[in-house]
Amino acid sequence: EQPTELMKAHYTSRYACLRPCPLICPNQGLVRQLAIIRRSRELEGKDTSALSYERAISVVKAYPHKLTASRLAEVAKLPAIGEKMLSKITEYVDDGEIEESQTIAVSARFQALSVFTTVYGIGATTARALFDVFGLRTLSDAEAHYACHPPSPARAERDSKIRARAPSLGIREALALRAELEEKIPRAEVEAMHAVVMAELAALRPGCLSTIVGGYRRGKAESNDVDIVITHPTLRSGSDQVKGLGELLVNRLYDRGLVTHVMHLSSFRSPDALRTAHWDALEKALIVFVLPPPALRAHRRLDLIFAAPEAYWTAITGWTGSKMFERDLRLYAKERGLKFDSSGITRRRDSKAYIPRSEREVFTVLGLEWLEPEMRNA
Ligand code: TTP
Ligand code: MN
Ligand code: MN
Ligand code: MN
Repeated sequence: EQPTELMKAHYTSRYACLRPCPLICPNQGLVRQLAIIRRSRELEGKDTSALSYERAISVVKAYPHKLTASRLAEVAKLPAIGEKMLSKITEYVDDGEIEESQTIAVSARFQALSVFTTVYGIGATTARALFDVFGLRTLSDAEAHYACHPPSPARAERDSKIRARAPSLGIREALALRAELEEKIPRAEVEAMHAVVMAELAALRPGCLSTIVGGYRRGKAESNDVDIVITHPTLRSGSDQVKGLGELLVNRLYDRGLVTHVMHLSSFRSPDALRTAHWDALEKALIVFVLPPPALRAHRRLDLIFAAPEAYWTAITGWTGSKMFERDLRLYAKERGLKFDSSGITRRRDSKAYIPRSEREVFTVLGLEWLEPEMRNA
């Protein structure tokens, strides 16, 4: 694909939310090799280094030309490209590959940690423990291990707090479903899932509005999960139409055989909701979904986000991604004296809340030029 004029005008910007970034860029080979190193840093718990690679990858993805030796001087001046990054990029331009990426990709450790973390609930730290402490190397090793090791008390307690009829997804269940949950979801199936969910929701609460967000909205041909933002447009007491809807909907879907597991169900500002920096105060249901017959009933990950009408457009912007785009959107807002998250935009000095009426208004309030979702693949 040809780089657009928009890309050429903005690729040197410091913030990912200012750089138009297509799904496929002119330097995909380099991106793939750098992504192996980034992933390895993440799996090894070297988060600062992982973030440096993620930032550099994001800058490379927005670069509008095929990288050649004559362009290296310009690349050296781009944000997030320090000496070490430049030497990796130079190596790629000279040799067509990066030695460290090749070494990592074939290493038994990287392969084992990569495969362990494909299981929902196994993060980098657990994966390293399985490898280092228990000496596990393969998925069947992990299956055997978890068959005789119960989940940690902390995890069991967290799971027991989920107020839904559907069972929570423990490691054993996640191992059993791994192959299906690992399959990518084509766009047509994303749309079919969305239609089924909205039909069930209409029976509970007529008149809801929704948008499919996440990678689907950024144009990905195949997604790892489906993300849907839901609201109800009632003018008076609009929040009341949405409050508690997550639990109601999940239980209805479960009773109809459309949901098999729940990994997270939170209420608005619930104290036991996960509240790390990039989570927000919206009600969420993270579940495992199956389409009704006669479809092939593969298990799929489904994230439902429930927003009061005032928060609908910020929720859509906040859940469209990419992760890097969202990270820099928050930084950019902060730099301008604002606080952005999926539940709204506020002015830092006096907590004044802005209520955007469209996604374009979200961009305007934040002082951003409009970017189509397909160009937010930072
Ligand atoms: P994901 O569903 O994890 O990712 P994705 O939809 O971009 O790609 P895919 O599912 O195909 O792998 O997250 C959806 C969006 O939600 C993501 O693009 C940005 C936002 N998000 C955050 O900002 N922080 C988070 O911790 C998570 C999980 C998501
Ligand atoms: Mn530099
Ligand atoms: Mn997604
Ligand atoms: Mn998701």
